[in-house]
Amino acid sequence: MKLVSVVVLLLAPMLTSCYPPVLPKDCSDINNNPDTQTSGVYTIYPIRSTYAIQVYCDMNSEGGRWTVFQTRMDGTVNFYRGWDQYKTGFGNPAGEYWLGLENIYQLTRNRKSELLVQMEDFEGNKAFARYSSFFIDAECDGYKLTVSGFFNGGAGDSMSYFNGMKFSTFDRDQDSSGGNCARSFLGAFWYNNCQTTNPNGVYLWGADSTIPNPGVDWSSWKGYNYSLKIISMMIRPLV
Ligand SMILES: [Ca+2]
Repeated sequence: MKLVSVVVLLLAPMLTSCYPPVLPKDCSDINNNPDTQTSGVYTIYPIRSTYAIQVYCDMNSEGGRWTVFQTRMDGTVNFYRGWDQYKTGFGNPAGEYWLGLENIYQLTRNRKSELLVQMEDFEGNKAFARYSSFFIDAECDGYKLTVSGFFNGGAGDSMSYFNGMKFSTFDRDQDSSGGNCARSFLGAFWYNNCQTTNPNGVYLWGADSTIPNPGVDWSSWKGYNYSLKIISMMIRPLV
């Protein structure tokens, strides 16, 4: 009996460490820990424990717990890229980046999510738009967008126009235009015919009408010819 007790005691630390760690699927899981409620870059595991990705978590805006999937802020990253790049993602989570359509699909497929789009102009004015429902379908369905439930944070609604549209890049035209919206507006998005916002367009540092509308616009706030200083798109599961 004594020997058994000693063996159990020796094994105890190993037994307790056998419990798998609780890995965050997204930023809302990270925020369950009160020690980590600061905005910044975190590692999440949206699909399984062996699939880790780095994202920017916004823990402050509108209640926090947001997983950011797109950010423009200084024009340092080229967003005019093809399908494969938009599928897997690119850029730097600490700065400008696109998380990737496959990751966005995985994040929204099993968790009902809402969307927050925050923006700022070059005069320091801020606005946002919020949508109570946001998800995209799988690649075989063109990463088709479903977005609804607009709430106005001063920016107006420039997103509902894309509801039901597939994603388009310059090398994969799935828009409803006779032309190629990604080529016309030098971006990539769920283009319809063609856009009311162009978050992945060309970073133009404010008002610029020399070329028709390729900038980072949100038309219901600043019009088509104003390219925003900051735009950031983020999701959060509904609780
Ligand atoms: Ca087309």
